[in-house]
Amino acid sequence: LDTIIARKKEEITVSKAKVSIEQLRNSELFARKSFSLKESVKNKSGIIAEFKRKSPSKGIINDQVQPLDVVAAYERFGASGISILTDRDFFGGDFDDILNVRKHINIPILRKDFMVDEYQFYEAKSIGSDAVLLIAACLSPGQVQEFTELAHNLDLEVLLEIHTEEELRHCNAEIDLVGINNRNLKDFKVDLQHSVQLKDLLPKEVLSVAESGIYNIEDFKYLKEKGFDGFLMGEYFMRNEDPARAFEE
Ligand code: IGP
Repeated sequence: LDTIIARKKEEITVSKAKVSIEQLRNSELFARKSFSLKESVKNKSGIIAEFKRKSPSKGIINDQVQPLDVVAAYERFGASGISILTDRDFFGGDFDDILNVRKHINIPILRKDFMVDEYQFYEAKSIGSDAVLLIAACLSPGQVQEFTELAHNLDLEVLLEIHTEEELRHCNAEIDLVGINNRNLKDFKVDLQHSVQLKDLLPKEVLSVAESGIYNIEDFKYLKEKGFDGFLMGEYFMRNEDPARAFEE
């Protein structure tokens, strides 16, 4: 995680030198009204389906499919939202993956990246994201608060990801959704019980999302029974030669 964050900071320095916040503000999509991920998670399947080519823990997952084919199918089969990785070095993502699909789909897009600088929120908005992920393990509670305000000012919702009980103190009243990651980002171990055990400790009024390691319908049903509102699923769909087929099941 430390390596990813260090690399991310370098990347941001380069981007800032190329494109200013002012220029991002003037981009075509900046003024667009966002879709609400919160509402969509409440009112549809709750599934936030992810487009992910590769990951540090799994290597290449699927680099053959086109983002638009995949996300259009996710939408067709009733996903509440789409999560798209924009980190290039570790996840093989690209800003264009969001930009190019934006005008073709009408459900919220979560920009999945490691957010450590204000600049990235303007970037997220300029490419057509509706929500951003904040990872508690990368931020102080104060930064989460600050970034949440900034996100809301830019008409972006916030999914706060936590992994430990300790990170509950990163929650604040403005957060839109809280995700509990079943995968430990430090050693990549995955355990569904992880989210189930932490769930009871979440503030009751917040929407809860179980993240990672949901690899079959039974896992999904189990977590739904346990009261989760949302389900962030990537590999299960992406591993399939036809991610849409997996969703249809
Ligand atoms: C999806 P999975 O096990 O279904 O592919 O997991 C998603 O939860 C995972 O990609 C993820 C992630 C993250 C990736 C959760 N939090 C933070 C990068 C950064």
